[in-house]
Amino acid sequence: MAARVFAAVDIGASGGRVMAGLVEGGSVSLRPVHRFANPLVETAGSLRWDFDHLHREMLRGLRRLARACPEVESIGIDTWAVDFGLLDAAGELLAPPVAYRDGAAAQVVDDVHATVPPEELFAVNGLQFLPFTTLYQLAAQQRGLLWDRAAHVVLVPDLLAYRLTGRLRTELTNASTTGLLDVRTRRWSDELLRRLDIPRGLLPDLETPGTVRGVTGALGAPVPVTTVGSHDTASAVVGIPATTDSFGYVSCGTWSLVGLELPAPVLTPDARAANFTNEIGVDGRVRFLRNVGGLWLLQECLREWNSPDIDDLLAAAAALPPGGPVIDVDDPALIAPGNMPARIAAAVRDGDSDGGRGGRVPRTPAALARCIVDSLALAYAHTLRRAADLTGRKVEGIHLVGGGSRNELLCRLTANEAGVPVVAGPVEATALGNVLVQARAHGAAPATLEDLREHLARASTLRRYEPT
Ligand code: LFR
Repeated sequence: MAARVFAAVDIGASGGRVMAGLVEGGSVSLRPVHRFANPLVETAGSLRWDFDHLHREMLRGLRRLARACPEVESIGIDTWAVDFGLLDAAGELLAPPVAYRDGAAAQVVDDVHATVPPEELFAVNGLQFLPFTTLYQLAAQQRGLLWDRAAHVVLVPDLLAYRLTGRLRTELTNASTTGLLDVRTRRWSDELLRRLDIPRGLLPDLETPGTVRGVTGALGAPVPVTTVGSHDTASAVVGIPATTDSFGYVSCGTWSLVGLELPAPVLTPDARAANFTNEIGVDGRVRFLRNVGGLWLLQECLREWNSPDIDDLLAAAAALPPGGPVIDVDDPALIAPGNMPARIAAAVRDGDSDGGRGGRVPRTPAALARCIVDSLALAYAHTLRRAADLTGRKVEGIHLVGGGSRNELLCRLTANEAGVPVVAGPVEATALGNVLVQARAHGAAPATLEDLREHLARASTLRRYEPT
């Protein structure tokens, strides 16, 4: 039987890729076709994404894929969450999308909370507080020059799908990161939209993963674009090779998304106080998680150090003794780009978050890398313990997926801090989740998430770290 081919476009804050997903019998595999950078650019006084570059590179990758695999059956698109473009009435993008690391949204948080207090926001949208959630970004746009001309607010993966198909929709898992979705009804919240003065007509209708969005002729022969979990984290959670339901997960890329999969949201005051989020997953599952700092901290240091070899650096970090200083990886002061080694050193100097663990300011790249990895592992263990407390669930093992699963030191330290085994991989959980949801929609993969994950567990090479 020949493999069936599905194209995954997966773009994260640190780079994009187009992959051919090959689904055959009980197995799924990926063939990388094209990789490209996704640099932040500063234009018109804001940090932005170069959307035309992303669109061009997506097309380049898809055309290359179609040449190699003319039998490709469908395309699925996922990207990071939260960010959006404004389209005018003619469907033209008014400006490149502002990036969530731009500081403008944080400036209007207090104004928004004066209109709708945070506890009322949480009661409807179930989200953790992040200063860049779409609703704050929209409040910043409402004060800007383009707002009067905006006819559509379109999330980034839906913008790419719009360029391919001409159809405007908002994919549900990503809609759940905007803060404007009612997490119980899973519809746009008319109440929040009214109170925040956002016309409902600006938001395209919702669409669930597994629906065919439209057809593109951009590759020659017409190919359907199938809606997947277009929030990369939603696709990554589909791509967890779990074989039980008592798992916690860490999806580690630019961010670490750390939590549990639940059947229903947890909207208790304790969950809010602990800043947990209830994002919607594929098949209506709830992603009960927190955004914890991620590889961003390391990537920004590497950029500052002119990109030394990461494997050598991590080997030197691993050789350092345990018990060194740790920082609060969720410190909002670490969100913006630039000067990261100095900011981390300052966080060690000023911080009281190390619980008495030294506080010696790390000066060498290896010591800084070790401080970052120690801090991440500690934050993962703490977050999963908290998630278990808040939900009454047991976490018997942790699946660590995404780019961070390559980092053996991180996996080992996480197992030690959490006191449960860590199963590392797949690195490309997001693209796999993207492919599997498409494959299922086109009758090439099983119906339930549990069966899809079994599929994946069989097909993946995973590493297991026992706590010591
Ligand atoms: C991960 C991610 C997170 C989201 C952050 C910003 O790539 O999508 O889930 O909170 O990026 O969009």
